[in-house]
Amino acid sequence: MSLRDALRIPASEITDEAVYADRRRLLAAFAATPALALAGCSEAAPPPPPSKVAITPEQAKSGFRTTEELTRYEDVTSYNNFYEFGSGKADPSQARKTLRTRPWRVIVDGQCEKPGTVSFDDLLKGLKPEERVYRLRCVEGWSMVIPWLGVPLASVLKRFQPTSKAKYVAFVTLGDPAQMPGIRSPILDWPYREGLRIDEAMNPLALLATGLYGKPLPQQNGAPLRLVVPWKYGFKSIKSIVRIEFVEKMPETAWHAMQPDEYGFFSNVNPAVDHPRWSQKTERRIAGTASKLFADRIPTKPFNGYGPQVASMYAGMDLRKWF
Ligand SMILES: Nc1nc2c(c(=O)[nH]1)N[C@H]1C(S)=C(S)[C@@H](COP(=O)(O)O)O[C@H]1N2
Ligand SMILES: [Mo]
Repeated sequence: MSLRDALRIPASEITDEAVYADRRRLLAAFAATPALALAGCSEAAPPPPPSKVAITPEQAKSGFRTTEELTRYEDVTSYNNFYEFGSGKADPSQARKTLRTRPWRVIVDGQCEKPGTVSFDDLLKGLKPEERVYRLRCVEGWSMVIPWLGVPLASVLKRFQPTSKAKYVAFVTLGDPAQMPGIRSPILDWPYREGLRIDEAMNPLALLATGLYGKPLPQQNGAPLRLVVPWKYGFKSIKSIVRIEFVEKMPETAWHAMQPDEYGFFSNVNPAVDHPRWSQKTERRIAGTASKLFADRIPTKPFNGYGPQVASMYAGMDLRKWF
């Protein structure tokens, strides 16, 4: 089965039964409400409205699903950071039509036994997309809860057989000014670049996302595939990836290159280390049902609440120095 086919699998087969039953109930309520049905009518199939998802104790331990209220699909897809389309939050969803996501190729090279240039379908062949409900904490101080669809980054990386010299993984976004109007402004040194240490990349929480809310990724969220690293500030979750390179040295990243004293390589969410220009102690959650976009401020958690799953990777490191 190709990934394209896999993505057509209804949420019923990807999501646990109990969760789906809950979604279905909410979906029925959604359809029965004329105002809401109208609000969703620009999309072929309206996604389910915000809901709390049921999780098993194992899922809670893995960090794979949070039970917090989901951010509305409308907000996840209209309040975006994707500077290749402009720096306004509404720019990516307005400009997105120019991004062609098929055909899509990804170069995977560097310190590995099996480098290659592979199509989107081949990159993900045989891997079953999983649903992960993660918090996303932007360095700007807002956060969302998003039901992603994707595959563990580790399962994709392992196919290329990284060598013992692969200490880091570098990622690059498409950098085509014809498709991405924002690239004409020198906000960043394009193309957008990011990186992870190899153990971070292999952590089970690191996801290569291909969808959200049970549907393929919209362009503004980084179609056709983007990284999701939920314990780090949102800018680490690089969108529309065209190259993955195994490297020996810590790679340069777009935001670090721009402002090295403000954006470190690790960028783990850390309320104890403020951004030089603002506090990181709290955040404004973009919650589902509130009539206003932002809910009241809530405390930000170390590693965005994923400490039990990731803190051991940083044992003995001074997190003020390695911010
Ligand atoms: N290529 C690229 N990736 C990017 C960005 C960007 O501007 N360009 N913005 C980052 C930032 S700052 C955040 S908070 C998240 C936002 O993801 P979302 O729009 O899907 O919520 O994407 C990240 N990935
Ligand atoms: Mo961000």
